[in-house]
Amino acid sequence: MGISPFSMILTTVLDLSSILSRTRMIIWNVFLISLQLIIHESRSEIIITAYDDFGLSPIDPEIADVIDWKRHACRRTCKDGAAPLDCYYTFKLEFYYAMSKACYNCPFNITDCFRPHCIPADGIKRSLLVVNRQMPGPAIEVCQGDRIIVDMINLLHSESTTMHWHGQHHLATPYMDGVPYVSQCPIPPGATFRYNYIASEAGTHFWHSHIGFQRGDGVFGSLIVRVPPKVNWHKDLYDYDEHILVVADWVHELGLTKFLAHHHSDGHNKAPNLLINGLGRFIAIEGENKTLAEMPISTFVVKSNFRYRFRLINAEFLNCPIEISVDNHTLYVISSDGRDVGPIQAESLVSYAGERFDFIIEMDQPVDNYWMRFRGLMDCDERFLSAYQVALLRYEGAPEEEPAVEVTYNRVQNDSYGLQVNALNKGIESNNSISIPMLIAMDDDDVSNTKEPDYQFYISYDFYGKDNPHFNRKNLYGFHQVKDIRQKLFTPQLNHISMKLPSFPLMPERNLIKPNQFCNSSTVEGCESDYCACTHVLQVKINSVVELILIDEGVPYDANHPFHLHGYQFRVVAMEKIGSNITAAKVKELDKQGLINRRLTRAPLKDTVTVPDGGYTIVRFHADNPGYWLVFCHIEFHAEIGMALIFKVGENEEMPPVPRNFPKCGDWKLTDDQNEGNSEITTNSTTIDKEESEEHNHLIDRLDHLLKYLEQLLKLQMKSSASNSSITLILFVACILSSVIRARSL
Ligand SMILES: [Cu+2]
Repeated sequence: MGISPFSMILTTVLDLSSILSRTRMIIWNVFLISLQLIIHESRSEIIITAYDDFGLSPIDPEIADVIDWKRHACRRTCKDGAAPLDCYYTFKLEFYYAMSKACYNCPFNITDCFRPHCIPADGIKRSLLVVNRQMPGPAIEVCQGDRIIVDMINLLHSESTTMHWHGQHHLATPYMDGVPYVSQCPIPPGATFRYNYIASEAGTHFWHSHIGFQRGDGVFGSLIVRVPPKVNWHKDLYDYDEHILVVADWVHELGLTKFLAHHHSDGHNKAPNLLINGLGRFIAIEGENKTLAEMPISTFVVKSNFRYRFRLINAEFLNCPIEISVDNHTLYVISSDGRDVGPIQAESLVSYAGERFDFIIEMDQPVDNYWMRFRGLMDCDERFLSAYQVALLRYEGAPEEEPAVEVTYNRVQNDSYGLQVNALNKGIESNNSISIPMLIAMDDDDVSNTKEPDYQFYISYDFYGKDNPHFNRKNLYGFHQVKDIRQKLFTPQLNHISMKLPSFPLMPERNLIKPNQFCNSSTVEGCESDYCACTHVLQVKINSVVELILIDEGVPYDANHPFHLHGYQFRVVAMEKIGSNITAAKVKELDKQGLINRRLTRAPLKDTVTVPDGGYTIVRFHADNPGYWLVFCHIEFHAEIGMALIFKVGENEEMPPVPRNFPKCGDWKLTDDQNEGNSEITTNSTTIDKEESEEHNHLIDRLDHLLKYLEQLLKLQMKSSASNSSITLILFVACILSSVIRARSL
């Protein structure tokens, strides 16, 4: 049967229309799948992708204070299995000024407050110190395993500096820890020091100056180390991770000026204000014709019905714990000091200087503006200057205005949202708060909490009424001589010892340490009544488990000290307030009677922890990172007058070698033989010979250290069942080194 032309045309048309409809279907499906992928990506995307390759090679100092550091290529979404990057930063440290001419008509023209180089702070003019003319300084945001390389350029007129990477452990690079006279020499004015280390510790951290009062003057910034989804415990609990809150207590003069007035005269050590990401209000600013304007505050814009991770960093320098709450919202605390904990619902949260907390807020309230409240406790409370601050939580679509709810220092706690986490001067004895040992670590147990400790150190402290020769000179204006209580300076000391740092850095110049250079409570006498200062060092064997029992004797004031340990994270196994007058002996007795309850299973990991006044906090760590590591009160005014001690972990030979030509410093005196008139000429060649031979010996010494270190590394690798090829490589390097040493010793 023949096919009519009409039916042929019809069939073709039908075929065509079916092809077209199928194509449409395919296009539509592809479109839908792409849309789903885009939506999925944007919801699961932790943050951003790099704009370009900016920051993957050294950055010209000329542009360091004019570029947008948020564009850094290392600020990216961390992907499973992706290769780490080398992340470069250039930090120029300068003396500078708040509300400088760079601020033009701020705050009368609010956009002027956000001009480059304008540091608005709280609108009060003052001298300060900043990195790249920003406060906080540039954020370092990387993925775990990246290498962070920071050129620290000291452009101060007369002060030295060092930079500490608070929360990073520097395994194998302890000389990058940034502690003056412990891990390095201070960087002198005019000099550049290149920090170079692996971002090994994930989480919310920060960088800050570790000298004098520079942190309090503005030298701090966030250091965020993100992880790929596979190792992110809490990735399903939030949609966005883009908000960082850096909290600082703020005074209106240089920290040094405040310190001197407090320690030598009747000046106080209280902060009148707080800043959130460098912004805050204090008093309305008066302009021409008596017009008044408010300073800008930090604003966090969020999308309704999404969950946001906030990263809180406490960069404070005085004794000003901060209580954080958000009107009408609950906080879900998920992490502290970079280590995740089981989510805890909280009405509010208290953080102490040096601590970090990550919390999630679900944006489940009507589209509007809400206050985020920051309230200073202790030396910032209503007995003194009632320091407080707010930031704004703005839902997208809300009007650009502030909530009508009044802002004052006082705040009523709303327990229907949960309890307060980390409350001031409370431990596990408290029923109406959640103290740190009650948090549950997401990390598995390890030897630090499963093994009996090899060492137990009791460290008790308080403020003592002693003649500290720095501030109350005996027989002239001694502690008991001066009448005004404001002139009597109480000295905070650990085991009745004030830390006196050497004139050279212990870690890189450990060959200079003299046999009796260190002290501890067993080597000193009479320090309970007299003022004692020496290089307070506690020595432990490598790979041992150390328990620290921190005891606040609780006599004068209700002060509260946050302790920070470098090089490690510890397990917080106990925290309790007992009374207003306790001693190490009493705590030992309680322990003997079994009255101290250590919560060992899944105890939270932290690096900064508070101790209730008249109470104790017990922490444990596995000393597997050889080096000299500081443990101290993170209140600058306390640390700077010696409320610190050092852990020496391992023997000097077990510590990693320092790079060649690492900067040196120390005492120098003209010796008698150098003093003789023409000795320089006559002894010139001998001096050179001597120098050469010293150099030679030094080199052999270093190689020897390196060899021992490699041996150690080899042992560790064998234990951790490393691949054969890496063991072979280490053996090969070790063989070459030992041959070199033999050859050079001949
Ligand atoms: Cu302190």
